[in-house]
Amino acid sequence: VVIGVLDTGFRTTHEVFHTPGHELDVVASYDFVDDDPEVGPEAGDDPDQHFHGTFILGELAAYEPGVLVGAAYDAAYILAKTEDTTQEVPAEEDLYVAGLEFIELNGGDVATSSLGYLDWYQQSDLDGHTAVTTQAVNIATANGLHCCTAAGNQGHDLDPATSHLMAPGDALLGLTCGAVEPTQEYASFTSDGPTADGRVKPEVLTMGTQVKSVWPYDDVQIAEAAGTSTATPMLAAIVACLVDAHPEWGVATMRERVIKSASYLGSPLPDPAFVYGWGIVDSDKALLLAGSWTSLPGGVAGGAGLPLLAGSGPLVAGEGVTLALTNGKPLASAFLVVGFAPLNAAFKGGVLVPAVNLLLPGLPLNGAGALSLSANWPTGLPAASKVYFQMWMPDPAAVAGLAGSNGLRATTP
Ligand SMILES: [Ca+2]
Ligand SMILES: [Ca+2]
Ligand SMILES: [Ca+2]
Repeated sequence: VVIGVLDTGFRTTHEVFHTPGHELDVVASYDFVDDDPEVGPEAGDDPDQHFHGTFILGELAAYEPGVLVGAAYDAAYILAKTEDTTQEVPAEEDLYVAGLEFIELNGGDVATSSLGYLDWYQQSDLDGHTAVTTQAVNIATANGLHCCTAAGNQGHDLDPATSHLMAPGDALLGLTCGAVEPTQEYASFTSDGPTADGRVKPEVLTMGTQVKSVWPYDDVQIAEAAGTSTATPMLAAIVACLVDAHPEWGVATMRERVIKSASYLGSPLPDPAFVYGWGIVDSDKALLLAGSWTSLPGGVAGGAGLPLLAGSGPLVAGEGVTLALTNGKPLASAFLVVGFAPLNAAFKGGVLVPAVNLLLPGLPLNGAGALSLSANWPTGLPAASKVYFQMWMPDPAAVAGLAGSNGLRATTP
């Protein structure tokens, strides 16, 4: 998974980025502020220019167990220096757009920015279509890039008619992040919505105080900071993990599942004051909204060992799933057993895992002993349904002439 970070600059010499065997993986970087390839501090730069971006990168990408491990430490990174800390001018929005295009160009899956633009906009402009960066995020999400951005640190009130967002936090399909304390109470500074056209922003919150990351001025110290800036990378990391688990989720699906995972502590949902949105995001819950695949024991080894059956894809009506068999007998004709309950009966020297509700014979394995079956998950299954799968095939090397895979259980959300 590739995460693009739009920020002020990135000092990448800290030891948490250089654990032997787990170096920071930067696939592309560019300094759009100074129009050069070096995103770290350089002679002549403002001494604080790189501070913000370096802290954010540490939250995501650090990997030094026992010291600091970032929330998406195994991702690869695209670093886009787009924010000039010495001034606040509309041209910085153009740099942001260039950075976002750079992230798309270099294969980013997720973009995250803890940046906001308000000096030349009113809240009435934050209608999802007006700010330059907002339009850019709309285009990027339409192209399939998952975009996370900070709501802002402009504060909030309990009046649903007032808002304190910053662009591009009003983008149509971006995910805008607010901040909570470790106690799950909202952080005093976190910006409320809604957008000028009444949409819920921020959608979700993550922890945005007492957040640990690298101290950006040396290569060993750890620091602590607060802000929706520090909350947003946590959301981006969650989105990246979900992309890793479900690369087939598009922007709309990701949004839906991230939002559904969140739990506003009050009621009704979403927060009628537009501070909490749908609440604190829950990555495990988002993952389970697509159901789960579980490998079960069973089966009988053949000439290539135990055939391996794996499932992938969301167990949601109408969405695509794939069953993949490997390690089978090359060119064998296999049969798939599908059951709505486990049988776990002794069979041909092994275990027949599913009840035999459905039998699909004549499935041809290729010359490598593999087979992939794709279909749309059926409609009409109740919540928390369990479906069991196992594949068997003639194989003279098996103990009773029939090799069988492990069992596989699909549990619908
Ligand atoms: Ca530079
Ligand atoms: Ca600036
Ligand atoms: Ca308000």
